[in-house]
Amino acid sequence: MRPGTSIALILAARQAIFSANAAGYESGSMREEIAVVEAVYPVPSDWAANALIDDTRYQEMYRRSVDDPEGFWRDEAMRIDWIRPFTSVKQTSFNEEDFGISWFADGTLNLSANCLDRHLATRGEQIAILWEPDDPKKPERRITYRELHEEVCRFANVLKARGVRKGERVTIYLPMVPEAAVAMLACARIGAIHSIVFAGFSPDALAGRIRDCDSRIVITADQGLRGGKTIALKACVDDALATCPGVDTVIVLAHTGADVPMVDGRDFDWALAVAEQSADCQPAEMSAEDPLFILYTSGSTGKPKGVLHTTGGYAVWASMTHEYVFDYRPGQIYWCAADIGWVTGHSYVVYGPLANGATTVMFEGVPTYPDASRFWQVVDKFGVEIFYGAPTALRALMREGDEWVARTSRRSLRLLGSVGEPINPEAWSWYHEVVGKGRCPIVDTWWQTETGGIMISPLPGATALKPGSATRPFFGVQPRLLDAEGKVIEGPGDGCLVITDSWPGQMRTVWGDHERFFQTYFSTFKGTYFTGDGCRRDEDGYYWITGRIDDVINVSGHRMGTAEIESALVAHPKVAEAAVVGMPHDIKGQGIYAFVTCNVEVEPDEALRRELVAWVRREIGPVATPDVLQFAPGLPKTRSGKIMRRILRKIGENDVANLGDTSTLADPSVVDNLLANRPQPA
Ligand code: 6R9
Repeated sequence: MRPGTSIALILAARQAIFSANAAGYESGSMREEIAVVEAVYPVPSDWAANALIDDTRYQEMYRRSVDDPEGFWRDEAMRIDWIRPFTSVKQTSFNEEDFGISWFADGTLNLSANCLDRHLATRGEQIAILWEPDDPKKPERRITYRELHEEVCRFANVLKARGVRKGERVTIYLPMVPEAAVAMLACARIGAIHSIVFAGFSPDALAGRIRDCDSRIVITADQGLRGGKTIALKACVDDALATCPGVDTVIVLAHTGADVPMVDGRDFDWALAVAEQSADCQPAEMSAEDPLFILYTSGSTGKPKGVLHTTGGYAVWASMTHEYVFDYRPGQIYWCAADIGWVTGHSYVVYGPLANGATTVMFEGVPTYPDASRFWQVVDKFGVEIFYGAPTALRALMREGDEWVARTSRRSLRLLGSVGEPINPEAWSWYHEVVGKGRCPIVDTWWQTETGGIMISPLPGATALKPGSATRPFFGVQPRLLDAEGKVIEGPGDGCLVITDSWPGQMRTVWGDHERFFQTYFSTFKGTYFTGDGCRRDEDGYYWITGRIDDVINVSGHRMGTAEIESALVAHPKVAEAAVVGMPHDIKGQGIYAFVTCNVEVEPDEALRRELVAWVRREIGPVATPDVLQFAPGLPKTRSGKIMRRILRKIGENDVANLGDTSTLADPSVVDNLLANRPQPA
């Protein structure tokens, strides 16, 4: 069954909402108004026939991964070259008494050797990194595995020459340039722990992260370049270091060639430093459980957490998920549009693809510069076969109109991916129909910084798709839904998403605060890993992430995912993006406050405001009627594109004196605009 119109998709979305809330409804009347239509996209026959994993194989492998984890992981771990083979596979417990997580513990390996050295004999001359600059008029860079290996060895020797040792933390504050991957792999080569800070974070945020992990060395560039604008990275580092007395070395890549002040004895030019070093550097023998990297999660509450990942399990997980979820075959051109400052960039721009011998595209720019065709022009230029992006970017492009997509061919595309937030059925169908011309399956991948790699996702040759659902668990992932009291929900239902057993890519601790690790993830529901996400499981066992638990609001006793109301708003033809938060309400307990960004050509007015309120009422039901609907030219977003609901909630609560830390916002002026234009409740 393949729906011909987007109406079917909207109905599917409403069906999702109603199933999610069905338990909460006393009367079935609203439910009956909605046609029960669920869009299902079967696996295309060529995919079922040719993919690495078809449905039968998925079922077999999934069952074994759960029934015989030792045997399953012993076999799967063979995708990695071990220096000393492991004998022990899995020692894990989520219980307080014997809490601990370790995988392949007595094995040794080096991840940089797995990403580079082992490919030299078979694909040394193949392109490893295809780099596309911000400015399309500037030349791209094509770096072969052999060249990348040489660069990494030289830079690893630079680090050694600066006294960097195994286990030491190295902070990387670089734009999307190949040298960022070089710096990561060089750390992995000598056993240093990298901590990448997104090169858009403020000096304060950078300083906090440098101090938290006691980093003595920072790697940066003179400037970054995004959407034609320069970002003064070296100046930010100089600012940050005013409060980081422990830093004695800064390595500066001349990227734009801007004239930046260098501190004698502390600052070193990347190119000069590299030129002095040999291209020979033996990879260090690392234990599977030696730390590989720290990545701070963007703090929605409190102090950012330094999520720590180790070497062996992460390597297996990143490589395996990349291969199976993207049906990856060596040599294919693959593009993950995430920044290396986020976990998606770690696992799916660098480690997963390179471990699998991929040609990985790295893009310095933004989707809308010089114009809204940019992504698809890059797809055509390089013949990208697999494209992995974020819903927020898709919605931004969708808002600009289809003609920007239509002027490119996109013939090379065979698979599309989505990550970072729930993809609303409207955006899903635009991605599928307009970008992929209805030819390409979409893998909607749910996972977290903490999980190291993809956890719930379709496999393109195995899983029928439902727009908006991340579908089924990956191998070894055992999801469970719990109600607020911790009672297990069997079959279809809606609850808190937990994972009951460990998987190799799981984070091992919060840097410097193991107690916080346990408290944050394992104390809410005893004996399980708590994801912080709400989730619905449907009759087919498909998982629908409904958003963070704290984004769930309760209106007149009805539990509603704010994402669901947003999805209804975004389904309106004049709406580009929407964010919904709860607000205190005398009668209902919580009311609904909706922030709405319209398409560029739309002039929002009072008539449209009323129309949208009525629309939501009609789409979902009277219970979902927004109490306040504010037009917003822009929404407050982190630099990774996530809407900062914490700020919107404060506005909704009329607690604007306590907006909290706004330093991680991509554009702080957005908040001023929202504050200046708050409407009064109807
Ligand atoms: C990889 C990444 C994790 C949170 C996660 C969830 C949301 C990510 C999603 C998704 C619905 C998806 N999330 N992917 N929600 N569908 N396909 O984004 O990591 O930055 O740590 O964010 O993002 O809420 O808990 P991270």
